[in-house]
Amino acid sequence: MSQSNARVGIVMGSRSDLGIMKKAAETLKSLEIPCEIRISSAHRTPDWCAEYAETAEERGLEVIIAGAGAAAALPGCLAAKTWVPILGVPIDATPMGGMDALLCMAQMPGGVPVGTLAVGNAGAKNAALLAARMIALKDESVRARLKTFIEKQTQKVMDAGVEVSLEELGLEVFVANPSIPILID
Ligand code: RP5
Repeated sequence: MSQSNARVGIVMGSRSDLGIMKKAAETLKSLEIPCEIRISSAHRTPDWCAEYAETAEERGLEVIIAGAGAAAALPGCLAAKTWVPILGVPIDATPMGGMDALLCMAQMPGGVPVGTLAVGNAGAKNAALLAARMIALKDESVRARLKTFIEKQTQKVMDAGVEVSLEELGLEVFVANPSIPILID
């Protein structure tokens, strides 16, 4: 997916990252923020990767979300080639469970920042929400949609109720915490 009016670029190191990174695209879509998606690897296509970052500003990108697994150099390589903010999403792609990618992104040397999110789905979703918050600083319509998203999210939790049944809770937990409200059938 690529749009000339894209405000956010979503880049990932491999097609195998798409299952996670599509959460970022879905979240941006729900907030009506146009994005473009590119598969480009810091290790396998280094020149193409650098070119993407170097042309980001002139193409109108305001934030870049970069997802990668393993020795995840992608967000750092992009950050080295553009001032446009880079948000990194570590992907669980190896037997190390994403810890490898998380440390690669979080442990950037001083001077080349990468805003690193959580490993996996939550990270992809939050990268999009953080990009939206950045854009919302100067875009009232995005700000309004973001506020509506937050309100709906809060209401959804409240609608689900705070009470649990004694069966769900377990008698031992209730005895230890008698102030917990429970549903009595
Ligand atoms: C990274 O290596 C990619 O971002 C991916 O998470 C991981 C594995 O890539 P594939 O071997 O599945 O293409 O560069």
